[in-house]
Amino acid sequence: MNYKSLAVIVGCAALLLTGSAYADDYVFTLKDHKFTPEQLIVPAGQKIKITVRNMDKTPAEFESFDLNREKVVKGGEEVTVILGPLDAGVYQVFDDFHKDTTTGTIKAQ
Ligand SMILES: [Cu+2]
Repeated sequence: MNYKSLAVIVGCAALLLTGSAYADDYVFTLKDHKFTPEQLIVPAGQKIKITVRNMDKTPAEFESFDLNREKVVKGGEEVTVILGPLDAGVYQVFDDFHKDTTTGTIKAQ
C-alpha cells in the first residue's frame, strides 16, 4: 500500500462517517406517526439535503405540495430529499399514508 491508496481509503472512510458531501444534513424523524422536529429549520437560499428517517414499522410517504416532493419511506428505513434553494417561508409537509395524524413544516430562514 502506498500513500496515495491510503489517502483514498481515509477519504472514503471520512465520507462514510459524514454520510454525505453536503455541508449540512437535516433530519426529519418519523416516530409514532409524528414528525420530530415538528418544524425543521433550514437555511433559505441554498441547496439542502434532508434525511427522512422512518422509525415506525409501517411505511410512510413523505409528501409536500408546497415543495413538490413525494417519496415513500419503508418502515425502519430512510430516504434523502434534496431541496432548494428555498425562498424564506414555511412549507407544509405530511405523511400521505397517515395524513390525519402526521404533519410538519419546514421553515426556511
Ligand atoms: Cu402521495
